Amino acid sequence: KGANNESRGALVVFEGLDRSGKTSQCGRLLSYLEGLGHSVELWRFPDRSTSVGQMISAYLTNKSQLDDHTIHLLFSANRWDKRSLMETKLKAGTTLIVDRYSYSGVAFSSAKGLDFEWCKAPEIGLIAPDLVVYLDIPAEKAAERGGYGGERYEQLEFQRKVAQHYKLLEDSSWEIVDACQTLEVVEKQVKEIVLEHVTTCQKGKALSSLWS
Ligand code: 2DT
Repeated sequence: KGANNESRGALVVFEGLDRSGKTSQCGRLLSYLEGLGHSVELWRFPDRSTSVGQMISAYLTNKSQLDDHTIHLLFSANRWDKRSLMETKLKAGTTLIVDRYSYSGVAFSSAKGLDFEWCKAPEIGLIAPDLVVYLDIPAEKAAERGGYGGERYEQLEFQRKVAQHYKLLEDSSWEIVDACQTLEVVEKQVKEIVLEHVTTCQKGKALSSLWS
């Protein structure tokens, strides 16, 4: 076995607009993989538990105001804070299901008008996901589901722009799932896609980095 042939966990990222069903699907997938006997953890970004995460949370709940560039870099720093732990877990064989990642970072900030390439730059060198599950839903449909909280960004017009910027980030690691389907149908499709990638990583697949 070569160095790049070690069994490891998979990095599975969920992306999509607010109310696209990410959190529900992540929870169901976690139970499913645990049930199959896999070592698996559910993570989310922003991770509001860290000190950087608390600054982000204050911003999202409108308790603080920050320059658009500053908050962008804080979201990125929040991921860098977790990079080495992420690598350790993956190499130890744990699959990580991650609710939002760098794609949210770029889509939301560039939707505000920040330069697209500038937004990508601080993400370079983070671990590249083995799979990005994009839960695809029109902003209007997501808004109809209700439950937009009062947080910054939870507005129809802005979500429309975010969707346009997400589209620019699609690459070969992406699987687009129609999130207008019932929770159960989406769940079934997600399980099949993810299992395939978990198996590939178990057989040995080198880790790679964003954005190359
Ligand atoms: P949740 O509602 O999922 O907690 O997300 N966001 C998220 C960014 O603007 N940049 C990022 O890098 C990330 C991870 C998306 C909170 C909001 O934060 C946005 C919604």
